Amino acid sequence: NPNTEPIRHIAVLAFPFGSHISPLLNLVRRLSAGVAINVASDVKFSFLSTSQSNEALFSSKEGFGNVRPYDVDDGWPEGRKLSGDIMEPVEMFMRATPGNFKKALEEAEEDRGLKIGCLVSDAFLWFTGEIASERSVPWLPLWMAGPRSLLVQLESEKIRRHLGSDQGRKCKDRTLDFLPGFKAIRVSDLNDEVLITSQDSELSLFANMFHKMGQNLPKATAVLINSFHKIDPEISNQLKAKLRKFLNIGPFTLTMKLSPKPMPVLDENGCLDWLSEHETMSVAYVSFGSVATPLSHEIAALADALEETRIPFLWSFRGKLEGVLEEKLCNSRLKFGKVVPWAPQVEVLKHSSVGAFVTHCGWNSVLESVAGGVPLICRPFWGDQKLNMRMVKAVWGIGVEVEGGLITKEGMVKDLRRVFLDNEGKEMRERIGVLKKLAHEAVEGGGNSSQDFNALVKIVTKTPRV
Ligand code: U2F
Repeated sequence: NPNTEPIRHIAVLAFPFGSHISPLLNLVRRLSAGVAINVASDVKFSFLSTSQSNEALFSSKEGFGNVRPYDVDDGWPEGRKLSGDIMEPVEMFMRATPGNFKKALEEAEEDRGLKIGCLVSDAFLWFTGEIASERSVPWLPLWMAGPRSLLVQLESEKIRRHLGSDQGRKCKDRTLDFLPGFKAIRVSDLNDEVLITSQDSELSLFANMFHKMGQNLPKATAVLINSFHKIDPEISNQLKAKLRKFLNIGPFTLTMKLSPKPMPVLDENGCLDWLSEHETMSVAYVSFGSVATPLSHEIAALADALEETRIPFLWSFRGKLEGVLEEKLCNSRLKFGKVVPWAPQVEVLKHSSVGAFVTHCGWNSVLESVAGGVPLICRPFWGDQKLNMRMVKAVWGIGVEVEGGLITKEGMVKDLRRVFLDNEGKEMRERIGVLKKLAHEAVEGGGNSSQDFNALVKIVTKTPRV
């Protein structure tokens, strides 16, 4: 009977898109290194992802201890060409689930000669809960975004009920004051999937995924999050009440340094040296994360605003710089800026020369900015980004929203001046300094996040009872 044996083999199921993979792998490395207690060190970890992502992640072959990759089918039909639609690979992959994961789980068990005793997964992969219950083992989903967006998914039926008709859901400025702690949040801050009812139409892939997730996460043994309790304590308490266990184990960028073998910082483009040539809090760092891309006229407007204010900038720019954009961003007038295809963002945001972060408000970026104490200029796109923006602007008071939701030269000039020159910017810096201190305290011995991590280690090392 597997339930009387201690857990010795843990499978980790990844959602291999956007920035979902690294936090999961970071968590597993930390767990497998048995940072908190030694017993975790003889537990084997099998990391299940697509061959493409496994090849990229495990290329260095070192520092992974007893974590071994296993490939799952990406669902991509042989010979089919990419259409350019970024959602297509996600759809193909999700259609192949859960069969592709079930097959890889069996392969991992056979290869390691050990039955799997626990499933850790990306929270998007809600069906992992069903696999865990078929096998009578614990399920530990990791939610990759913030606590508030998690609560929104869990409360989505209540939100739809309160907003009522289609018209109700279209009142974008209406606040969600019927939910405790949501007075500052508006309908327009919610991800679209929350507002869709199953009658609206056939549910889209993401809407279906979010709905199922909302129904299944309360059944999980514990839900893990890359966050810390004091960043949003009221919401964290509500999540503790709704879920069987809710463990704040972040910010990961701060806990990773606790790992015995931290990953080296790669700075192929010399960003950190370049930053060191600049004055304290003088540089704007620009990045829109791993998926979102502003419209080209917005990119041009941002370049013009930087030129007008003559604020030195470091811009992590995905994709190809061509034509007018190349001219704008790389010409001699703008030589006070540096454009790179990738920057070591965590280190950049910790650098004393950085004074503001122009961002899409992805959760990792927000948390990394908090950990670095850098105010944000927000241009959110979709998903949880608008909710994160509202928190930054209206709840924490640590940043501004670009006027009208789109970047314009005039708007950005104002925003840059507010953050770099005005007293308002100074106040934002003070408030984010307080959050930064709380984040650092959370991961220290005795801090909330380190206690929750110890609780997690206990779950994965004890005899399962589900
Ligand atoms: C999706 O967000 P993204 O992946 O687009 O954005 P982030 O959550 O902000 O994560 C980007 C990560 O990539 C890193 C950066 C972050 O850890 O440090 N990075 C870097 O190291 N160097 C660069 O030059 C550029 C980025 C989604 F779109 C969001 O809505 C979600 O909040 C998010 C988390 O679920 O996933």
